[in-house]
Amino acid sequence: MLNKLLTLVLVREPSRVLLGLKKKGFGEGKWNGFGGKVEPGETILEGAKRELLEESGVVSNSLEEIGLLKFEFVGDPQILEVHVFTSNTFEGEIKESDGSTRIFLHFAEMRPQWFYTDKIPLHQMWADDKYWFPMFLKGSKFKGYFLFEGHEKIVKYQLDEVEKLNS
Ligand code: 8OG
Repeated sequence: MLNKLLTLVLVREPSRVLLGLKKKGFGEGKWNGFGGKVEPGETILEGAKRELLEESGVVSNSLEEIGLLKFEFVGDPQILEVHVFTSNTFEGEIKESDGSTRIFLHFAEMRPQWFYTDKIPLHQMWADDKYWFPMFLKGSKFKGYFLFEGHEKIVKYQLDEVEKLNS
């Protein structure tokens, strides 16, 4: 079976990272970067850019691929292949979760918020993130494999810092 291709974009400033609270669907209730399925006919990079715009309201023309994460769930033959990107510039306005846009955001999939790098809400993120987020924060590239049992428990994993992704 073919891997399912997904993207994940982490917009960052020197001391902060932009995350969104997922309001429905896969990963509901968790903070995460922005991303989703790569659609037929688009490249992985195009998919990353599109999902970033759809979910956070900003455009980035400087996405850099920094990670490749594979996820398997016990009892499910499908492998999720998540291509992780970062960007330290963006254009446009982040959709805020207060003020006049609140009603609109009620229907949005993600609620964006900046987090200082020493206050990343790892307890309310996917369980694997605590392993690779430190690599991301210090500017390393990484490749990983995680076997989950259910959505919270990791039963096996491998994670390596790499010089190049050449996926
Ligand atoms: O389209 P959908 O919202 O279902 O896409 C899932 C998003 O979640 C996509 O951006 C990839 C991302 N994602 C996973 N698994 C994990 C994970 O274990 N950690 C993190 N941080 N993101 C994940 O699919």
